[in-house]
Amino acid sequence: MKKKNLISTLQGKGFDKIPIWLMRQAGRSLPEYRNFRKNFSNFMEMCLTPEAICEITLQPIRRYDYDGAIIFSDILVIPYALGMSVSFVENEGPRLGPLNLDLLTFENFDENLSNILVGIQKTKNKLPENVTLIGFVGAPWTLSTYMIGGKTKKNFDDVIQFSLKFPQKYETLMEILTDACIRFLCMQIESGVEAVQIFDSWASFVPDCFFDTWVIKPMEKISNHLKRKYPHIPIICFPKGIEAHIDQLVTLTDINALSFGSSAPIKTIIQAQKTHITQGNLDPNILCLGGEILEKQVIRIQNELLVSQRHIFNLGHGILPDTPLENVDKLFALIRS
Ligand code: 1CP
Repeated sequence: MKKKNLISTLQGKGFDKIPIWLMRQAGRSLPEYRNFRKNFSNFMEMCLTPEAICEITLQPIRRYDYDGAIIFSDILVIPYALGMSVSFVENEGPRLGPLNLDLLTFENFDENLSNILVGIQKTKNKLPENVTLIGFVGAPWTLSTYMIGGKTKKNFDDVIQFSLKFPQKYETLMEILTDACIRFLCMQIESGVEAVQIFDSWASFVPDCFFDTWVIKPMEKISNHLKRKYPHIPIICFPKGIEAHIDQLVTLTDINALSFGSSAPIKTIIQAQKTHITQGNLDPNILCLGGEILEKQVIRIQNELLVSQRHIFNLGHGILPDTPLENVDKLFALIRS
């Protein structure tokens, strides 16, 4: 019996039982999370409280037979650690800024994130041995969209125009963010995470002519650095919606696994399995709806993607907050049957 099903799969050694975890499994859809959340008026404060990090990370693990536990935090702790103002407005989302490049600094970076590291250590001590602890960051492009736009956007015109008007400034920002990602991932690994995921959730919005510099290059730099320093730590990359660029990503970077969004064609995922471990890509709406379509699509992923033993079951994006728990129960019944 493999002690760490998820790690074994990420290392290309296959699995005894289907490896599964769900993006955004900690927080969001669990009633125990919503209850716990009431203890904090400030979301950022919760993200920086070690006991809260540990509790929320463990909540989905207590309920379900997940193979991975993603540490409870947020991608926006990086801009915060660099000295930017970050807050969350109830039912609306993040508010950042204003961005002043001259004020971004690494001076208090480690100290600003130190509570998250304590949270990681606490979680590691309490996590069942067979569950893999996953650390994460947001990729530079995705982080830059929040830092320039100041909040969640439907499109990224302002970010793209900023980069066109102030190419030097945008390049400096991307360099700072790439270094920050490397530094924070190293800190998380030193504190006990056993695999890392890099979320480039808005990668599909990058214009083709900038794809190389804004998506591939930062990922190349981050993954090269991590692989040199921690060759045993698997790196999962989630560049959502960029199937057209997969070849570039797999040849130029040192990532081990690719997480696919729900729009990725099955044949693209199968192709990627030749060199990489794959992850995904059930549409979160299908899990939210449940019923026959859920059953059908889970079986399809089993038959087409999991037979290679080079796939990790996951969603194509984060679990939707209103997903009924009975549908997650059903998913586990299907996966574990
Ligand atoms: O009120 C609340 O409870 C806040 C909701 C919430 C939660 C539970 C936010 C605000 N962030 C989180 C936790 C979180 N965020 C995790 C924890 C571990 C997990 O369960 O996976 C992770 C990995 C993230 C990552 C994250 N934050 C991403 C990348 C992944 C993705 O879903 O694309 C992004 C884009 C964010 C930004 C963010 N954080 C929160 C909000 C509302 C947003 C904006 C999302 C958007 O712009 O659409």
